[in-house]
Amino acid sequence: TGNLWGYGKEDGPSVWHKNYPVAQGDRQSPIDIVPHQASHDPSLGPVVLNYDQCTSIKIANNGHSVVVEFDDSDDRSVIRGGPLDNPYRLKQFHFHWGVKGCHGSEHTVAGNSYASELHLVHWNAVKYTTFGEAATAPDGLAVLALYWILLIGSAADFKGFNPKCLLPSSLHYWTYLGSLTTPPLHESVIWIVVKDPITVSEKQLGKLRTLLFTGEEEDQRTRMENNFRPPQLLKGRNVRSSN
Ligand code: SG4
Ligand code: ZN
Repeated sequence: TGNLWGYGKEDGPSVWHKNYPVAQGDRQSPIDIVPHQASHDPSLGPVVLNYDQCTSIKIANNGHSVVVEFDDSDDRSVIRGGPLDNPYRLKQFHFHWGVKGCHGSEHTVAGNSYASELHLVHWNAVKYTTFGEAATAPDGLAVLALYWILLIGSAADFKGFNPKCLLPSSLHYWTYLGSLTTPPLHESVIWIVVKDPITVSEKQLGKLRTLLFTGEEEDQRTRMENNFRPPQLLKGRNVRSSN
């Protein structure tokens, strides 16, 4: 397909370092979170999501995931608080999932995987002028991660879709400094991993599994599934807990 990377045997996470040496860097994501080794940090305030007037634009299969993009030309949809010094603008959300219900999440908790992981990607528009610039800066991005998913209906639903309905009622979280979980694997992400999983039915997950990695015209159609990177080394990083 001309892609430099994927999730298959020959182009999957175990070989990404050949084209992207930072894959073996000091602040890679995801990680395994060991709850009793996370340090409770009383200075961590609550994470506040201001998505009320959010404007989703479109949903797309980008060959690696299904992505819902938002208008990020102003501060109408932002995340603030928690470990963040500035409001970060919502750029897009996407999912990672497996082929069986027991695997699919990127982060694991005490070695356990969830069926799927939802990532809400935000960028620091106070310090940086473009998403691309922020994506290479050490404090450029903030990704809110949620285990499992509640899947949305059809493509028509994506104008004015408010991702707030995807969130659990409690937003206790773990936070640590990491990277994008796909090439180019930039070490630019402040991760905020929500502790409480949200539920999704097998039927809903089945719909994600009907997506294709490849285009309709290509000879070798491959189903889009198992698009997750396994946990990376912690390398002395501190995982903080909000409660
Ligand atoms: C997925 O492949 C998304 O489709 C990408 O979004 C995203 O890239 C990538 O994951 C890495 O993001 O939160 N998992 S992650 O670390 O957000 C970026 C697009 O390509 C840069 C739009
Ligand atoms: Zn992701």
